[in-house]
Amino acid sequence: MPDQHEFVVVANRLPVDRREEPDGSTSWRPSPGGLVAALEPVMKARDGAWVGWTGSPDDTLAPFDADGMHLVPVPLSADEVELYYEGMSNATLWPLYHDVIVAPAFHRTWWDAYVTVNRRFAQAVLPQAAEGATVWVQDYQLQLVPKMLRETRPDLRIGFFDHIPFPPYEIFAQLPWRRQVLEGLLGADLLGFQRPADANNLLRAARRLGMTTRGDAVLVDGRRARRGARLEAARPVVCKPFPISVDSTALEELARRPEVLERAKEIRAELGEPDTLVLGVDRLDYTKGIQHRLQAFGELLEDERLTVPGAVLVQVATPSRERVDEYQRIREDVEATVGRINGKHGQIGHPAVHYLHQTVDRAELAALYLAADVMLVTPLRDGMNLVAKEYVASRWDDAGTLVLSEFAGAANELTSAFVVNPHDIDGLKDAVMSAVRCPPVEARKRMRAMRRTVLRDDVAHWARTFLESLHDVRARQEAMTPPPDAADLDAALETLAQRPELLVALDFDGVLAPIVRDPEAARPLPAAAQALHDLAALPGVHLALVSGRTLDDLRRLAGPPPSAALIGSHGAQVADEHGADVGAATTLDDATRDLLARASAALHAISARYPGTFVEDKPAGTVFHTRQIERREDAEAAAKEAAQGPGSWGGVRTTLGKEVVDLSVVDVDKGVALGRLRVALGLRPGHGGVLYVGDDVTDEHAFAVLDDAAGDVTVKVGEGVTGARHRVADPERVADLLVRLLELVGKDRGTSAAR
Ligand code: GDG
Repeated sequence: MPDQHEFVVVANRLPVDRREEPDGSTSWRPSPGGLVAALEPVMKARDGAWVGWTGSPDDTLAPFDADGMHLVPVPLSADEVELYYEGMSNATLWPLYHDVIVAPAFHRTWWDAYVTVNRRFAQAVLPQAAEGATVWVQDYQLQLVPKMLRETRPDLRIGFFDHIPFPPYEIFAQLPWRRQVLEGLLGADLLGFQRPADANNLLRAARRLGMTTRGDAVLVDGRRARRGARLEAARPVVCKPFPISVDSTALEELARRPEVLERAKEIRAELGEPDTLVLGVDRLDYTKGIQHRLQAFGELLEDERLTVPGAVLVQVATPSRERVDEYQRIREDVEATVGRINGKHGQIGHPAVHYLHQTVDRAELAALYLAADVMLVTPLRDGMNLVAKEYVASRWDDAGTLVLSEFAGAANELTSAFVVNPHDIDGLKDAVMSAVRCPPVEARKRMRAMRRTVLRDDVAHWARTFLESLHDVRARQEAMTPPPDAADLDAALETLAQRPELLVALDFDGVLAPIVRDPEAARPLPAAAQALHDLAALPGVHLALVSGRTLDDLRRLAGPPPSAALIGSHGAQVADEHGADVGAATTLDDATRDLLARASAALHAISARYPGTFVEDKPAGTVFHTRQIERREDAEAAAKEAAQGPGSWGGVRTTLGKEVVDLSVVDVDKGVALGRLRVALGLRPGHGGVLYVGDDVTDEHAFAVLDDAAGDVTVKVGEGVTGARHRVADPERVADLLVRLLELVGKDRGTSAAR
């Protein structure tokens, strides 16, 4: 094995199980499962390393090679297993991300252990990863690892896959460390989810926490060059669904083995040749809907729609997380219910429910899948649910029916299943009966349709598409970073100039006015100011200045033409063309005003501890400025305190701009305000065009509401990844651009405005 690897997988667990040999020695066997099966070929082809925990506390093993993979154990103490794994991962994040089916517990000691352990995983990766290597981080236990990696190794290509659901913001928001988790994830280049809805939930969470999204990407500020040089403006983190699957071919092969076929027959015989064998296979987890399924089955027996011994339910419930309280409770509950059903409906030698609280081997599992008539997969929430896909992959005989919860990710793809809402017990009972009574011809048709999906989109396809996308993200990052192309921009301006109505909208600092150390000293370049005044005089030309500054500041410093509309405070303040203030900041209620006062006080308190910072209070926001701090590390620490303090409060919208942390108590941004202004001016897309020129990450909101393909013109000033179509270098070039536009519009309007 080489010392460093081109491909590194990081997961909570290593893909091997320890085996104690009779002679007392230890050996390692690959743990069965789709993830290992999917990644093994990639690992072998690319000298891969896998970083993870062995599953036992206090293991301090050196890295070792097994089965062609380099395995790097990360040690966890018994305390850390309790706090990071059983606590934060399985009693906070797991229930929170699964629709709070049980109440998540929030403990700061758990969180601290989570941070510590995530850091240890990240540190274990660093020496393994070659320059420019691909690192693929797996799952909710390690959400901080992407950022921790990027901070020291921006050369890495980092992917993250979330195996469980990503919750709607209203639920995610409960997490006291939501911002840290989100920022942790956004250290990656690509975030993969099971369903489109999960990816959208992440994008929405990012927007709610004040970040900019564009299409399927979050634009993240603050990518740092390796030697700590300068911040680029924005980096897109792509969020997309990659539904995981199973090793369909291997499962089908297993299910075709003569001994498995034989065993399937034997199982039916041992159960007394039932007419209907109903099967459930799950980890014993409250998300899996085992109780709902038992209730439905019990009631069907009660109603005599099913009877013993004709019908039997086999429930495999694999032991899971047995030291977590809720898992002990669900076990007691399930076992009491099974006892009640069997007590009431069982017969000597014929229990109604065969309950196996044990792990069965893979061949036995395949035989059970084959023996079943109806498979019940009824989770209340499930990222994907591989059991459903394994069942389908095993049914090479095209027989058997599947009852599938609409809350499993698998329901997006296996649409020919009997899809149910497991909370609706009557609906679930009816679905079970439809599946039991389904005519064989229809059952085959449904099974074939599902098999086509599972055989085509197997786990290798999942891994391949994820890794290809991760590779493409770099190309996309470059594509979103257009080089200056003067001819292209000139052609776009020429087309824009021919519009009967157009809006020329510009940011102030860094666009009309060069950035200066003292914000009070900012002034537009004379050439730009002159061009603006001349443009304002032309018929059909509307002007707007769009800034984070207050309207007063803008009027005082920018000296705009009187007819220019002004958008201040990142969209919270708006003065229309007649000077009337029509922005959201004019209508704050008492609670919002109070929130603003508290946020401002908190920023002032932080500022007092960081000399050189200052706070600027605005009508609907409060802004923390760090540009005058000498040391970059101090500026970053101060900005972080602001963002993680008042910046993370509910109702506060936080935007990280250039050397500023901008907190707003109204839910608008430059894009929202620009969109409204466009409507107010009657400049429908296709009729009137908009030119927008901006340099800051906050201008990305404005670029995002415009459409170059429909005749708008978006221009980014300076470097950095952007959603804008065009780029110019600096405010001098912006002045040139305005002079050129003036010339084109003047020509088109038949005036001699151009000088
Ligand atoms: C998480 C997400 C997502 C179960 N009992 C036995 C056994 N199993 C195997 C199954 C299957 C796996 O365990 C369970 O996978 P699921 O997908 O159903 O559920 P989670 O464990 O919750 O997995 C889930 C998955 O990650 C992948 O992204 O689909 O939504 O929650 O492979 O076969 N295997 C054996 N004996 C058993 O008794 N051999």
